[in-house]
Amino acid sequence: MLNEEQIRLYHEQGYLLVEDVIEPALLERLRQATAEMIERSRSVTASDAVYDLDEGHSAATPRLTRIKSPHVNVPGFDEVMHAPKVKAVLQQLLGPTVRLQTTKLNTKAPGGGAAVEWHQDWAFYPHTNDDLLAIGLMLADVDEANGPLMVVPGSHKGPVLSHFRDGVFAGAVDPDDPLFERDRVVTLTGRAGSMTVHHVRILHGSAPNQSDRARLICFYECAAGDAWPLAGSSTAVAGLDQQQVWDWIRSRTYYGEATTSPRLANVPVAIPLPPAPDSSSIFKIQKSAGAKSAFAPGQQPAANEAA
Ligand SMILES: O=C(O)CCC(=O)C(=O)O
Repeated sequence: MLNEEQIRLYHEQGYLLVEDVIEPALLERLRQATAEMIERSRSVTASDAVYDLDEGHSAATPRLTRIKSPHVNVPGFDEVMHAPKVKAVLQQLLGPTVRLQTTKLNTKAPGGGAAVEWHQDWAFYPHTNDDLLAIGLMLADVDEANGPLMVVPGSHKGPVLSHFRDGVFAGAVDPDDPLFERDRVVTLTGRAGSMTVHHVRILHGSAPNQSDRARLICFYECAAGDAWPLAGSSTAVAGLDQQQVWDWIRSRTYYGEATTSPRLANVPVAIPLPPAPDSSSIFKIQKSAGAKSAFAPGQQPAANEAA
C-alpha cells in the first residue's frame, strides 16, 4: 500500500497522511454510529468509561472531547483494523506482528472544543522499544478551522521532552521549552476517509475547534508485537493478573503471532509517575495537573497554524 518513498518519509519525518484507507460504506457506518453515540450522550452527566465530557456539556448541547475505546464501545470501529489498506500500512511500518493497544475517538466539539496540548505519546506509555505509532482515521473532513492534528517533523528522533509540572505527570510539554521547535510545525488536514500516521515519539498537539463542525478523528494506538509495555506506564495491561495480561496480549494481536520475547532497545524512559490528580483521559490529565497551554490567548501561534 505505501510506496518506498512514503516508508522512507515516515522513518525520516515520523508522520504520514494516507488517503482513502477504508471503503465508503464502512466510513458511512462509522459516521452514523458516531452520530448516534453523541446523541446518546445527552443523558450523560459525568465522564465515565465510555464518554469524556468537555466543558459546557448538557442534554441540550452535547459536548464531548472523546468517546473511549470505540473498537469495543461503538459498532464498526474494530473492523477498521481488518481493512486491507490499514493492515498493509501497519505491517509495512511495524512488521508482521501488530498489537492494538487501545483506541480513542476524539470528537472535538464545534465552537471551541478542547485543544490537545503538545505532547509525545511515548511519555504516557513507554515500551521496551519505540516501534509504536498511532493512526488517526478522519471520519469527516479536517481543515485548519476545526482543530487538525499538528506535528513537529523529525521530533521522534530527538529528545523526549519533560511532560511534568511541579513534579507531577502533566501529559504535556511546556510550550516555552527551548527544545520545542514551534516554527517547524506542520498541520495535517484531509478529506474524510484519510488517515494520519504518527510515530509514538513525535511531538504533536491540536488547537481548539473554532468551526461549527465537530472534528472527528479516531486514533488507533498500535505496537510492534515485540514492543512490551513497561510497568507504571498508562496501558490497558496495568492492574491485570498474569493470565489476564496473556489473554489481553493475544486478543489484541491483530496480525501475526504474539511473542513473549520483547525486544529491548536503548530508549529514553521517564515513567509517568506520580500521576496527575485525574488520569482518566489526556484531557483530564493535562487539565488536572495544570499543564501550561500552548493555545491560550497570548501564546504565540505555531508557524503553520491558521491565523
Ligand atoms: O485529537 C487530537 O488532535 C490529538 C489526540 C492525541 O494526541 C491523543 O489523544 O493522544
